[in-house]
Amino acid sequence: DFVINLLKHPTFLNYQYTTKFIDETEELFDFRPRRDRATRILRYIADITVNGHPETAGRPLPPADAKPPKPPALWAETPPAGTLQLLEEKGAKAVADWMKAQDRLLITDTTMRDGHQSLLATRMRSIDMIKAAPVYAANLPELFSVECWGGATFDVAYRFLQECPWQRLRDIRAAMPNIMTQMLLRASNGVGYTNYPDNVVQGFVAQAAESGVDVFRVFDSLNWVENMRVAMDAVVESGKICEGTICYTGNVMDPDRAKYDVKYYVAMAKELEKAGAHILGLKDMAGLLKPSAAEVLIPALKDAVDLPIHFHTHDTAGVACGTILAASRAGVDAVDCAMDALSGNTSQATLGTVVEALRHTDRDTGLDIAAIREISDYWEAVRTQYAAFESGLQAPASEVYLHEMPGGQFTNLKAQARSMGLEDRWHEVAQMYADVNQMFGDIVKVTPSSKVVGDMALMMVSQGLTRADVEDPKKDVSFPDSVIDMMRGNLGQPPGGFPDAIVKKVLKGEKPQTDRPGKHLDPVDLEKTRGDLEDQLEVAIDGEDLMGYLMYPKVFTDYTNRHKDYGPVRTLPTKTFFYGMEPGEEIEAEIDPGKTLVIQLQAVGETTDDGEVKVFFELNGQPRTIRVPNRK
Ligand code: BTN
Ligand code: 3PY
Ligand code: ZN
Repeated sequence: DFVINLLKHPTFLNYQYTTKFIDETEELFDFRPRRDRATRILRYIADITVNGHPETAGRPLPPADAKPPKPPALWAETPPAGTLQLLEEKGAKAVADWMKAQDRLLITDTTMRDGHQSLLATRMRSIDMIKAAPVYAANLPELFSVECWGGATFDVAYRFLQECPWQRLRDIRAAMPNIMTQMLLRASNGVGYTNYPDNVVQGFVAQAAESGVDVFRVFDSLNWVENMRVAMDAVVESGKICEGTICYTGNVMDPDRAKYDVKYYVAMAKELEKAGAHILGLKDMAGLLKPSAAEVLIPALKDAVDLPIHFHTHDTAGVACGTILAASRAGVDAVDCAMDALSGNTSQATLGTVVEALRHTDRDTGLDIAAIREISDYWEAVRTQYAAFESGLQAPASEVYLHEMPGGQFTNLKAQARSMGLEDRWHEVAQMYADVNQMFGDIVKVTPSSKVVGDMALMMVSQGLTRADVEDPKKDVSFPDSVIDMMRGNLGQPPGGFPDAIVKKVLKGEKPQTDRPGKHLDPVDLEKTRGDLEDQLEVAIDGEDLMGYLMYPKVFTDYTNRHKDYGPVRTLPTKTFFYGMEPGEEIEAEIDPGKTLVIQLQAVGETTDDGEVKVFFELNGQPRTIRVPNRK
């Protein structure tokens, strides 16, 4: 072992050693078995083949005759210039001016972020996106942007998909060098569920800009502009596009919801313009903006600010295309849609339908409908592989106007309710969610504030508590941690603050913080954190890893430790990743550009007395046997 360590050491191979090399090079004496990447991937496949994947157990299977997704042919050898070239040559302000000068309605494709976040529990794997990216670049270069990063995709990648979200971003960027990428950033909450210290937010934005994000949609979960400035300033500083965003709630047409009226949104738009936004985002995360309301709100915002407006909505109630067409007539500059196969219901409006609806009008999008159909066919085949993560939602529903849950939360909360045995009582949960919102003072509900309302509603339904019970000062109630945290002021302040009585009840008299949470968080010593983490995990930690760790310490360290056991499993086909292999099946995994493993599963042996199973493979034509514990 010593000789192998010596002969393979880079310093030795480069002839850069001196006579002290052996004495000074500790790792030469580290004889622990180091498995190569191919062996680690075989171990993963063997384990999943024998034991199954914990996330797909007991869930619906993809149809047996499902074909592997095949990306459509490229229509151009080199991708035509797109919005990214405009940004790189002329800068963020020029992109905003260009948007305002367009007659056509500009389109963002959300399939790779909100589409699967809202329909497939965020489980789409990078490999399925990276294969689509060159097709977008070649066949749909007129897109305004491709939303493919941020929101819930960041932690789901590490936590459930055993892959690095940063690598996904770099790979998509490399494969799609002409269309701007777009991410969803929860302002001071980064891509997490709580406020982070200012220097972590700044470091995260700088790293995301460097790794490939072009448009940052920045929002605050309570619509508090004060709490958005650190993130917005960091985006402007990076030279990328800052889409300062209003979250839409309530109903501007309803005099009984006067808290969120046109005046409120106009005032917020002006604040965001002053805060340095290049684009004004209007984020209707629950799909509450009705066509009639769009006709009133969009012109009011256009009058109030000199920024292009980018509208995002969800089809939960089934009216998203209608609202987009109304917004388009009212002069909105850009809108979000998802490719047909991943659109509708809690996802975005149907991209091809919006394109067709506007064809031969003054707002014709200029996108090629045949290209859209081909890419959508690809996504349809991709979606089939994620059958385990379908929500089973049968139809759109106007109930969203009662509960106001964001599209990304709806199916999640339903699954949570199911796991608590409250499946039959879903409509009670929906009503309770609305009651909790009123009890908290009618707040914006979007990650993370939506999670707090959801936690409280589930707790109340499962414990049989009513709003009156919770508000009764004489009744002892034990509140979820997330509720205590929000009432302490740790997510910031909603317009008008939280109602005094509920704050008092939740905090039992403790005084809440009412200024910006980041003001009270000490900066993190980034270099020390990096060094400590390298010592703890015994791997090199780069800037991307460090930000992953700072957002989600445990999720990141678990991911890294699993990576040591299983290697680059992100390169496996999705079916293999979730279901393992069948005897006789052959797959390929490209673990480095140009370095492809050809893996054939020969047979799965019997379980031995010590509880292990031998799994027989051929790897690039060579026989390999892997032993894994039978945990079934
Ligand atoms: C996860 O932990 O959910 C995602 C990564 C895969 C974990 C592997 S799957 C094979 C083995 N069995 C388990 O229960 N966990 C590991
Ligand atoms: C997220 O923050 O992940 C959202 O999608 C909010 O709508
Ligand atoms: Zn959304």
